[in-house]
Amino acid sequence: MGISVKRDDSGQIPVGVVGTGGMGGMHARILHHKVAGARVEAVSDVDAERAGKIAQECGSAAIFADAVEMIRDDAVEAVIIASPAPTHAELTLECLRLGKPVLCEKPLATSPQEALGVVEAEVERGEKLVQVGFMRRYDPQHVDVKNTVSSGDIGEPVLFKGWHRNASSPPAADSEWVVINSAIHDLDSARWMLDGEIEEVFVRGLDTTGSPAEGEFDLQLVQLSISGGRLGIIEVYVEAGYGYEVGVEVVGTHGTAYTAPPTGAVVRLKRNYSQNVEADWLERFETAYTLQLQGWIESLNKEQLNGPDAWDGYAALVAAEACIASIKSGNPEPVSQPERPALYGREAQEVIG
Ligand code: ISE
Repeated sequence: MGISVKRDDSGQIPVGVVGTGGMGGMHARILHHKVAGARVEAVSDVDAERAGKIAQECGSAAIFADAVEMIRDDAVEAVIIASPAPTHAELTLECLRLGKPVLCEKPLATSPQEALGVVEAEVERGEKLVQVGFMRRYDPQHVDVKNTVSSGDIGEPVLFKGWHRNASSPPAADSEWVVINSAIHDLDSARWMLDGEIEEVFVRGLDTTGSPAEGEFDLQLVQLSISGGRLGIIEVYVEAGYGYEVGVEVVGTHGTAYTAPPTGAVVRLKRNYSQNVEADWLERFETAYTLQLQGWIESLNKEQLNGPDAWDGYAALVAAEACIASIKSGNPEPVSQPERPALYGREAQEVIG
């Protein structure tokens, strides 16, 4: 069974966008202004004013207060989910029930058990309809590193290093939030870059702001054991203050490959040397978000998804759950997951770029 989506009279795929906040609004705008072959058919949000603004900007799209109603609407052929994380799994399952392809923002669910429900429903259908928004896999710098690793030029990749800094985090953010919301990207990067599975994690952390609830780690260092006897280390710091930054390095037996953030010009002026640091992920990964949506629509046209899938969303959550267990226990924790179903064979995914 392949993916089958209908197109409108002008040959475009009508897409429904769930959530019109920062992420949903950005996806809708990119789809409307920059992506060929698709258009924003509808948006849904409990905040009518917010939804109205985005709908108007994106070609007078239909507006729904209820996400499920919008997903079920016959005019909607494919769905982007960018509502709060606790809604992701259930809305993705609704898309699966209706056979509608879906690009779901990370995390796919708020627990591995919930994500496994999505994997199982998809396996039962026997076709991949779910892509997860791990947009770093579309970022040109990251893709360059991945392609270099895959070429074998740096030898066998033996160590993954990732650093990830947010200028600040919401007041309600706790250690678990840092893992599920932020570190989840780095856990996915490690799996993707080394083409392996995370087998053990050990998290150490610091509370650098002295937040009211004791023991909230806004700075986390995650040591990883990765299949094939490889290692990884991730730094996530969500109160870094100075700006937003993400970087990766893969160390191989013959050389290393790394991204070189930030991306802007280096300026030498008045006996000084400076470079702008991006404010947040929307700015840093703007190109990646656009390439992600373009790639998704192209893959729908080819009737075969090739981006990060429900298994990737699930595997990252299994590792995330072990990180949370490690924060609580103060010890290394194993990461164990069931056998990868054949539907998610690695060969199904292309390296983009
Ligand atoms: C945010 O929700 C994102 O998904 C960004 O990509 C990530 O870098 C950031 O840490 C998260 O808070």
